[in-house]
Amino acid sequence: MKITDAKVIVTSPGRNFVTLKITTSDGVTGIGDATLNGRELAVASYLRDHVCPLLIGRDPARIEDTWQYLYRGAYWRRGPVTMTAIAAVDTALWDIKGKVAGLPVYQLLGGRSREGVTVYGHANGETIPEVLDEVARYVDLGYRAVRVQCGVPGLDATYGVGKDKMFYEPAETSRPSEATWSTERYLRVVPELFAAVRDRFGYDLHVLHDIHHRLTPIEAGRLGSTLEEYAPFWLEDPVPAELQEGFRLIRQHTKAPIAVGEVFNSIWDCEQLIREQLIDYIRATVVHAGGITHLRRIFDLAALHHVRTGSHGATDLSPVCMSAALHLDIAVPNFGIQEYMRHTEATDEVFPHGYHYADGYLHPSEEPGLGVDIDEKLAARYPYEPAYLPVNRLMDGSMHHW
Ligand code: CS2
Ligand code: MG
Repeated sequence: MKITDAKVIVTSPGRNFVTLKITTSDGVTGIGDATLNGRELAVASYLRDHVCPLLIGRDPARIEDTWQYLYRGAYWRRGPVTMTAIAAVDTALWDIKGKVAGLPVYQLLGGRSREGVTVYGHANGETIPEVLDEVARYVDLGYRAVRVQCGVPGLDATYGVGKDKMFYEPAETSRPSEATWSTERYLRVVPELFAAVRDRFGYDLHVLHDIHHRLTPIEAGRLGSTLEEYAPFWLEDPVPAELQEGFRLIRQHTKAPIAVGEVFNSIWDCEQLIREQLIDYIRATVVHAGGITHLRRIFDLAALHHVRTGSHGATDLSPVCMSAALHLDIAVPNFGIQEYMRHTEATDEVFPHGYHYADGYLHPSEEPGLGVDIDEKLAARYPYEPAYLPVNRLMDGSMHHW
């Protein structure tokens, strides 16, 4: 069996997605998510111009060798574009391997370790009462875990609070919007938010919060220690994570669980964080961290150091990524939780898939392979639209972290 075709499909059913489709001489196809929010065409070009031509004629069964060939062969290693491109190839080859074996991919990863994948939903609102109503909606849907994000009084927009309730899409067309940020105002509202959630829903519900890279370590330590009495399931991305040792300062000031890693694209981004147990959950996921092959290595390193998985699962990761992530989630021993931002109906139609939600869990497809496809005819109806993530500035105009 040889790879005879590898093509990149860019489609925008409400938001941009990039998908790689590999076809073999036996007619078996596999797909991989290659979406990088706000920089989609960079990955599409990396694949089309520099990777796909090299795949033709290769043995699709040689997943590890292909991974090493693309990683070492590029010379310029790591980074979100490169690792998202490698991830797409890797995911498509695992899809093919499962189809050839006649097994869902999780059976090739050691089989089930649990009955279902616990997921968390996103409750957001401009005001705390709005957030509480959204939390109630998720509880009624059977969710055991909910992320809570609210507006910051005096700020016109903030991360995590979207126009829509069920679907959160931060990327906007044309040019990046500019938001204003005030750490002081934010640090005042989050404890009020947690107190209100615990007061109304008690302590059985897992409550998560995404700080989204906006604090310094000492500010994160201060917020974490304030929130301890409300038992957060995790505080996510408290600070930008280039300086991994900076998390030592957070650990010195709070026992609140820390989750980091959705922007990571290789094991080297998180090796010190995991080895020193500076985090409790690793958020890396299939599409941006080199695919199933590399993410499994990250998860195994995490398992050695009491760190659990908590993969990213936002709307800008396609159902192809979610399908692949669930095969890992159901199999790895140190699973923690899976983010589940629902996709729109239009997206689900472009990417028919077999995973489904029931009673607070997602269940992977039992189909051979990943259990997801792309409807190319439908995808062609949604041309690419330039879209950028917002940027964030402090009140004095200084650039901050969005
Ligand atoms: C967020 C994402 O889901 C999350 O935890 O951090 O919504 C993130 O902002 C987007 O994926 C960026 O494209
Ligand atoms: Mg996040």
